Amino acid sequence: MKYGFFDDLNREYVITTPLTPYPWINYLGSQDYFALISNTAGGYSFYKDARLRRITRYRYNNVPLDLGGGKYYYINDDGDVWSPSWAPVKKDLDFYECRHGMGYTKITGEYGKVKVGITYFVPLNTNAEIHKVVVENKSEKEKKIKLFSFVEWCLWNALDDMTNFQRNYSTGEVEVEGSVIYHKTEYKERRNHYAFFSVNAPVYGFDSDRESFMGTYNGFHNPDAVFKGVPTNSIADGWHPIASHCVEVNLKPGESKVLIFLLGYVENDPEEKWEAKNVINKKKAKKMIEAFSTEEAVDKAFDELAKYWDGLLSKFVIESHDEKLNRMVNIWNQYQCMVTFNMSRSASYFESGIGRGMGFRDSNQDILGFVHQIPDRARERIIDLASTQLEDGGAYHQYQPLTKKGNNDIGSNFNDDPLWLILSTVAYIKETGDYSILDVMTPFDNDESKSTPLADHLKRSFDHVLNNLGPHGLPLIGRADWNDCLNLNCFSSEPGESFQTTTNKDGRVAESVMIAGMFCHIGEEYARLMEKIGNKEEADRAYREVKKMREVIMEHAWDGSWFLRAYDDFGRKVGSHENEEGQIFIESQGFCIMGGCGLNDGKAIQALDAVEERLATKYGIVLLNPAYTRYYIEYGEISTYPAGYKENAGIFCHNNAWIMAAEAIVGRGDKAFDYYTRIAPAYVEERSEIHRLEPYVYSQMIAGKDARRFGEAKNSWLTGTASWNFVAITQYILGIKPDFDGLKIDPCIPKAWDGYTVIRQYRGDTYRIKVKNPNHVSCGVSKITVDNKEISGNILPLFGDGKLHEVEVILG
Ligand code: BGC
Ligand code: IFM
Repeated sequence: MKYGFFDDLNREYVITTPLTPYPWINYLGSQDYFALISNTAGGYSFYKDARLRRITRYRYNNVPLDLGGGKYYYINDDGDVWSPSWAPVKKDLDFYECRHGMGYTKITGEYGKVKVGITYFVPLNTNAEIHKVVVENKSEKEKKIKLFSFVEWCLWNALDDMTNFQRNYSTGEVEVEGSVIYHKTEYKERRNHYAFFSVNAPVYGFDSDRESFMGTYNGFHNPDAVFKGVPTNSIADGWHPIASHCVEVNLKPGESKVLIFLLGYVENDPEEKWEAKNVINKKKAKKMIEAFSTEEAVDKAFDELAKYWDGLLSKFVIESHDEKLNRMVNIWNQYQCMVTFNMSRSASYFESGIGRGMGFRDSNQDILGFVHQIPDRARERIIDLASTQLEDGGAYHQYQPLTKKGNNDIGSNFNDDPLWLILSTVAYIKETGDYSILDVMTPFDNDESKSTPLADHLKRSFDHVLNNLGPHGLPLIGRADWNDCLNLNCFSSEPGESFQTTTNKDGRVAESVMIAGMFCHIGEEYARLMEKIGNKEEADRAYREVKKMREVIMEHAWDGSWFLRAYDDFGRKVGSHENEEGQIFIESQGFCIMGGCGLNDGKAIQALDAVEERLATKYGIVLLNPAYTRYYIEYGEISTYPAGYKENAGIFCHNNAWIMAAEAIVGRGDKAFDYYTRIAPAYVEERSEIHRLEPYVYSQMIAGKDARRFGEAKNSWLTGTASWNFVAITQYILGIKPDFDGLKIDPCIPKAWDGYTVIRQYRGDTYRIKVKNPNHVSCGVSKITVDNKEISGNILPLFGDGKLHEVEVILG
């Protein structure tokens, strides 16, 4: 069942009912100012950091769902009250539509022959969001409408805001000047920032105190001021500052009017502190308000945003027979990659914006998905990430985006972390050819006095694995590897005895086969990079170590039909047929094969067959099987989840991509693409009532076959699934793979396909790559011509002339 449809021409998902199975959201903002907005106008805004600079309030866990705060509008049409976004009033509308597009959301509601359309977006390079409101009288009579806006301010620190009431209820301060309501709580303190909400029309009245606006015991759905049609002109003094304008809109039959609301954030320089005693300096706000005071200016900003997205999405464009594939690759997967780049794992409807900052592992992986869109920002991000690395090559697991400093609470002993930095840097260089990034002097632990070139950071990442090997010669897992919940380090002498903690101490001997596989894959890339920059000695050493690791894997980590997952702290196998539960895990199958293990002796195929037999389901591939049905203290958090959820045998969409890649590596294009379609949102759209989350973006997890709610997704948007699935489809399946010396063409597709065309902008040139499959094979390139000349090998030449080059690829 569907709750809307894709409008590919406009790059929108159009939701046609407010009653989606869960709030379906979108993101606004592309640089520093961001907002989340649901299909019924729920959500919140923040500047750079969803924890420390929260601009508006949102209550997670609210009842009813998604009535926790938003950017609400109310219409009072002669006593009849409704909201164009359905919520919060929830009056049945005559027409409702929400269009989530690239960096904007348009919600339209119609009731009683009044139509209101609201376009929410953040103009480029602006710390503010625009709500362009169009009110149209579709009746035969004149209408005298009162339109109310509403936002509720957050007192900046989102955690403090929902806990420190004894203080907060006495701190709220606002100023109101004409049609602008300023929120200046804490402006006096060290934080010299404020927010404002304005409208480009005279107001009939306003409110800035929540209780005055609403009534003490009312909710968002029935505020007194709106129902009475009379704002109270309240000035907040502590308690709950809000901003609500009341504007009279008088419309003749058929007439429509446009109002521009601007919700903005300002940071003043210290010398600009005050306008007068205790009066904030409003200069910057007024400038912003002036800049967006007309419809023309707003439409121009909207066009600029659309052009920005045209640019970002023009780097990789596929034309194929499969419209779902086209819309995933050309629009939604790339869009989600940008959002994950901006947000890391901080703010979604499943991440409160408080719990986590930027993840070292996560943000490095995100780079794989967006580096082709804005390589400069990837470069900046790589250096930020590397600057939190520690001298021994380890890395803080997370850092706070506002300060860019490593977060000490979580520590640094996730032993996969360092390797991801190599992978992101290599991806950046392969995309851009910019080796100079390796020379950037980069601090350790943000201490400038301890800076070395980025190349040295990569070496330390590589060596961090080698310096932390366990009894079998496999990498020590530390607190966990990619699988945060596989916590194998415990502190008893015997299995099953009492443990102090399983999660936050350094590892003893537990070893990870996944890190071993990663080391083979990423270590080989490191070796190739060293070769490219002429550091032969380091390249030889790296190749040697990778070869050795492959041997160790085949000797100690092959379980007979698949790769083991780990050795626990007692040296016992994890992910083995010898185990009672958790006999096979997905991660080590994917990464050992990507790392080149078992390719020549049939073992890779054997492992993938085991994945198909034991892990694959119609909704995707589960993480492990059989699911853990009890708590194993020696495995940690993984066994705390009920069977079929999250890391305990859920379908973790992130790692499904590694299996697609592995299937492509062994040449099985049909299976690779089949796995792709099982989880790619556009293919899932038809079963939205089961899947429940947005059908235009990936979710982190879909409940696995052992779960009661098999097929139900959770944790949409912020997941490495976005970047890895983009890598899997574009590089491994469609086979357009950036390499050090140019684009490598190496498709592995379903045999039935006749071909497809990809337009790829790369290092300043544009390639139109027509892949033809006359013999209906999956892989193997028999001939490539570039501008009608046959080339040898499968790396497209670099021209550097900024022109379009026609490429024909014949498979067979
Ligand atoms: C979740 C994991 C997540 C981790 C983050 C765990 O509770 O289950 O999925 O990666 O927290 O630290
Ligand atoms: O790898 C992690 C990721 O860093 C956060 N989400 C869950 C994944 C698997 O545990």
